[in-house]
Amino acid sequence: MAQEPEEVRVAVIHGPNLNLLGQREPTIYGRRSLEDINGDLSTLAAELGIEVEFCQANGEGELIDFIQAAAARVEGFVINAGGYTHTSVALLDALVAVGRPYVEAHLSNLAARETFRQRSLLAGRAGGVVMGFGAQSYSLALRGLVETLRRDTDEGRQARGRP
Ligand code: CA2
Repeated sequence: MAQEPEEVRVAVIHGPNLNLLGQREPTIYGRRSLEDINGDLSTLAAELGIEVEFCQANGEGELIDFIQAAAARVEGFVINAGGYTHTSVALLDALVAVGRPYVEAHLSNLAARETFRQRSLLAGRAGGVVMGFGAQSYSLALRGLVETLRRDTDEGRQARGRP
């Protein structure tokens, strides 16, 4: 009997202040609101045939609680940790602890910004990092994550001798 393809579910996480998108600093972060970005990602998720859920939180603890809980439901994460990208060992520890692949996304090109933004504590364990494409960074990150998850599933099937 033919096997049903396994359902892929991912979570997109937005860190502190990203709820303000579209309202201030449009030259750096663009004019699209978080709602617009999540809407675009939901459309892309439907095209890719996956399920997606969203989280935005301003607190480090809230983000960590979400990662720990969501790991039971999702295969991977797209994360823009905002300012915590540059400071949070705790967020890195949570992502590594749950053992799900993640792709880091940033609206701006961090390499072209202040020195303190050029270091990411999350990047070293990420499957990939996408930055500098504005809202499109998220869709590119989602595509990259889904391709990685599907490739890993296919390789796993082959290793188990399954079609
Ligand atoms: O470029 C990115 O995506 C960032 O993760 C955005 C963070 C920043 O701390 C990172 O260094 C780079 C900032 C998000 C703040 O978002 C705002 C949105 C509208 C108005 C003001 C801030």
